[in-house]
Amino acid sequence: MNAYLRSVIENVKAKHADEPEFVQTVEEVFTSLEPVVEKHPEYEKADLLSRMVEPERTFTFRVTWMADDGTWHTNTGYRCQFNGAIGPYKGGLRFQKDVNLSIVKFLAFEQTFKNSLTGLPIGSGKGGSDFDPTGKSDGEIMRFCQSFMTALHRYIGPDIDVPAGDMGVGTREISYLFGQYRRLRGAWENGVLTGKDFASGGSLVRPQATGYGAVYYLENVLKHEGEQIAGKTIACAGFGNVTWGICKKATELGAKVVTLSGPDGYVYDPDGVATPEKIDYLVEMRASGRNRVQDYADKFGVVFYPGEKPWGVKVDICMPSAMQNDVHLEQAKQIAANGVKYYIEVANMPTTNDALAFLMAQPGVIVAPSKAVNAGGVATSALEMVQNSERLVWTEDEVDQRLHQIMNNIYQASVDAAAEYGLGYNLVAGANIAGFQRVADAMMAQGIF
Ligand code: 2IT
Repeated sequence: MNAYLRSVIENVKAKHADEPEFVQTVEEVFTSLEPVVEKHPEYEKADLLSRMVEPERTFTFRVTWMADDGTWHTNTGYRCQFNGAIGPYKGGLRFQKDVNLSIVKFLAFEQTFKNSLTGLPIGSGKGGSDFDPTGKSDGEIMRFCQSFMTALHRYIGPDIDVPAGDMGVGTREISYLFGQYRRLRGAWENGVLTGKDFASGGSLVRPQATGYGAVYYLENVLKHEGEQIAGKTIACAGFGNVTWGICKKATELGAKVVTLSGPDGYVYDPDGVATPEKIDYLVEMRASGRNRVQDYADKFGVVFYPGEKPWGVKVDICMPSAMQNDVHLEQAKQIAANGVKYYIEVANMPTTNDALAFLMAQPGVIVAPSKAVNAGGVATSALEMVQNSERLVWTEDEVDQRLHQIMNNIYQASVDAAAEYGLGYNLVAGANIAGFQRVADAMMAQGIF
């Protein structure tokens, strides 16, 4: 490996040994950049790569809130403003019990390349809290969000940092956060958050955007292979907002999502999550706060596999859409043995690095990386920012057409970047290179700091 690249990766490993997810993502992305670093010796002179792994700013804050029974609880809030070279920091907030600095930093680092790939002017950030929303009442959620924003509001703004949702943070939470921001700021600045409810300035299609975008990207991959989505079976994980969007669009296009998963196990529905009743039930399950996928099996009479993951099921397409490191080497081998041709990552970093390398080395398997596949979510967030700053509202069709075009562009930019560096049809390296290039150009142009 290129000596400069190797030394930066080794430094990150040594310095951040206590942040395994962050180290993992730096290694994955930077390994793809070898031909780029070889071709651009000026990056080493400016020590560009060391700057790219150091967030511009990261902070934690105290979030204290009162439970319904009158007891007080304190959680840690996080925000990592990773890279602002091409736009205001932009990225989601994750509320989940195991959120920590390593997870926030890996997500913010990935967001740098993802946001760049959209072609829109958005820098990168990520945040959240180790608050566990499971089983919390609406009042508890509201008070937590108000306390969280009371601590965060001074450090964000429509031109500074624009948070959004992620796991555990949906429209309800974003709107509570926005209500508190507005009260504290004393101004109508709805461009400060994206994923708001429609009446508060949220964009149409934002709730569906990540799932729809993933399917639009998948269609590009299938077209490249001379295949069609209609008639295909898809294994998904999770049952949240992203999986819901995939089920809706896949069904519309004649494909079938046959698995869902949760922390409790997975369900296999051979008829597909393919009726309005089933698809709507995902929203209900998520809103219940129970965080159990078994409820789907109980309601629709399908089989529930407790404590297992869906990656042993024979399907045409795997779309891991739950969380990081869901697919390990063992599952990757199972996926390859099942003859799955399309491995389309959707969740952020759903595959361990060894499993990803294994799948990419299988001649019959096409791998697409999450930072490209799930970028429709943040891209539509950027479209929400445009509507907010222009004080206008686009129709569903207008937003959807833009989203579709952006996903086609992301796919093509990835294909072109890999080809330019002689890597063939490599969607993983192509996304890393294309995403890197734009941020690198801006950082080089803005001088060393
Ligand atoms: O991972 C992601 O890209 C998100 N959670 C969405 C971020 C956003 O700003 O919409």
